[in-house]
Amino acid sequence: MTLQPTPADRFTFGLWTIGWTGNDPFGQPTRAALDPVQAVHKLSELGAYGITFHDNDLVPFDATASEKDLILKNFKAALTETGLKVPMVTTNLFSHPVFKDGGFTSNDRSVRRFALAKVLRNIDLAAELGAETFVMWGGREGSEYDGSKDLHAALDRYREGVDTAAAYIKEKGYGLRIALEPKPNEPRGDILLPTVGHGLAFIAQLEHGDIVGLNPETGHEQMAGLNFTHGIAQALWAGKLFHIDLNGQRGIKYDQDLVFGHGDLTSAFFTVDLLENGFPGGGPRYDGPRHFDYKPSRTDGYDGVWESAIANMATYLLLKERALAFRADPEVQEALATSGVAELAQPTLAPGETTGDLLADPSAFEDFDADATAQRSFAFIRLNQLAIEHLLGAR
Ligand code: GLT
Ligand code: MN
Ligand code: MN
Repeated sequence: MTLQPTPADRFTFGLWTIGWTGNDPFGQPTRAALDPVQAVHKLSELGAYGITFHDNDLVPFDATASEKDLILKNFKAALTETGLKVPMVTTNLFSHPVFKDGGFTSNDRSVRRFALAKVLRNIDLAAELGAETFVMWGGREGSEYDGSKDLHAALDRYREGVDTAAAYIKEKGYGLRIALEPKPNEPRGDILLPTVGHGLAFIAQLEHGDIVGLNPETGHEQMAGLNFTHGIAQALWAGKLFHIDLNGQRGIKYDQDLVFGHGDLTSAFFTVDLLENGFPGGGPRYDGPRHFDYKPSRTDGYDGVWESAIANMATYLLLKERALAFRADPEVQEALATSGVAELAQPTLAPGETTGDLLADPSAFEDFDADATAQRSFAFIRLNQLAIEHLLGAR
């Protein structure tokens, strides 16, 4: 097998990931800034498919119109030269101090109007660059103190912001869909839409929810102690997995943004298994970019930055090969059958069966031997050990 990625693998990277200079709440940058044009060339050289960015990763917050034009001209030229795509664009509504209490949900209405205008302008840029997905990570939408935010009004304003952006996309006829990115906390003490589940429930309340889905991130679900594969599975089931942020996280702590697979490797295996092989019984599949949202450790220089970019892609490809081997193994097929994994796809009621029919069926209740049925071993341990042995390359 080859660990050399090609654009057909559809690996994409945020400009803010490889371009992270290593500043954190306790220390200054440990690396010099990365020129976006160089980032495009390097990613293309490494076999990536695309690059994504926040408006201000590319164009500084305070750039003049002519500075913006020049930056975009050079960036577009690099894209044309390399063939690298921009499948996703997002907006920075968190770095500037003006967003300290949020963008769409700041208590200050003038900030909310500025945030919305910033997003609409960036939607124009996203459409111009041919992006399909517009991510919204509301990192500053939240609070430290419950009494500081009218949460009912905050959710109303959040809905107003997202619906206005979605309506704008439709009005302009852009081929864009919005993907909300959940995160439980950091930088705010508590962030609104903290998990995939909250995101799905929020989307159901939108007027233009048909073009709004999710961009779940591995580490963000894991920061909340949740199962990332379950999260993306439910998003897929709901037809809402519009984009994905792959990375690594080790347990419930600050957002580590490690290389994909450098956190919970078993979870990463089942994530790739779901993305590449789909649900065992069929169902919706994810066909978007495999986007890495990680931070190259600040201990490393640019050697480590490019090493980590390669590592994300190589780990994904390794896991893909392992997941394909897992599914193809006859012993695994047998174990899946023993465990009844395929049985779950059969509806519980027979076609046309009513609740009356069920209640009148003695085999379902009166004659059902719960004690005998309880004796069945599902043999899940054997099945999981087979997964581990495939993951470790022992099979
Ligand atoms: C920020 C955050 C990421 C989001 C980015 C999109 S910005 O780095 O930590 O998880 O995906 O706004
Ligand atoms: Mn993160
Ligand atoms: Mn992310």
